[in-house]
Amino acid sequence: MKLAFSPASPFARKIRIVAMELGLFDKIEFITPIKAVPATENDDYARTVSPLRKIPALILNDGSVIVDSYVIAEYLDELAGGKLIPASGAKKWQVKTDHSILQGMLDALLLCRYEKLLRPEQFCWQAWYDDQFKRAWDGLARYEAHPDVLTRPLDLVQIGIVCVLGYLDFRFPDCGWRKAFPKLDAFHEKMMQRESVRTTVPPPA
Ligand SMILES: N[C@@H](CCC(=O)N[C@@H](CS)C(=O)NCC(=O)O)C(=O)O
Repeated sequence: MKLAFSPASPFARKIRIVAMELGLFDKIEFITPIKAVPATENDDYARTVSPLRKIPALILNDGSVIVDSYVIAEYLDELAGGKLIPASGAKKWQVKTDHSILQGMLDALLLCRYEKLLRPEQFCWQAWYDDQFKRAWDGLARYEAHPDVLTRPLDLVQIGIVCVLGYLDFRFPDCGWRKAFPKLDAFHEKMMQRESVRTTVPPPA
């Protein structure tokens, strides 16, 4: 199978970490078919992979495509026998809910990034930017206040948190998350001891 990805994408990083943790990394060919940025034409990718023109996307050996990092993570987890997402019950719904919150936090940070990178300066809307950033920030506060999430055996939520923190380091290096959230800082240090986390840190821009 092939993963359409970019080393800068936090959603694709999540899949690379998941694949390594599940022992599936060597079964995947990593390809960078497009520059995934809004207002960039990617007609071929839209036609053959996903009309949303987003990465990551997993292209299976039979040519079928799985999109959205959560769905890809769930697929890989199922292949590996269910190690990162609980199979049923309250724990499953809590992991899925936390993951959706983390996904929304990344979406909000991506919107902030695109606002500054792509929108002509005279059209930038600072209040909107600040509101999006606050959603991610308030999400971090949620996990700082629930350290049980940070100390349990590895699951998809912890991988999602690492990807948010890594994206902040990558695109918002002066935001001060380490000072504001010391428990997340300690968690991040601990997670960086894992090869999967260390080797997928986005390269310097
Ligand atoms: N919900 C999607 C979000 C993926 C996403 O937004 N990826 C970004 C790159 S980090 C992208 O492809 N952006 C291109 C665009 O929005 O046009 C997922 O979890 O896979």
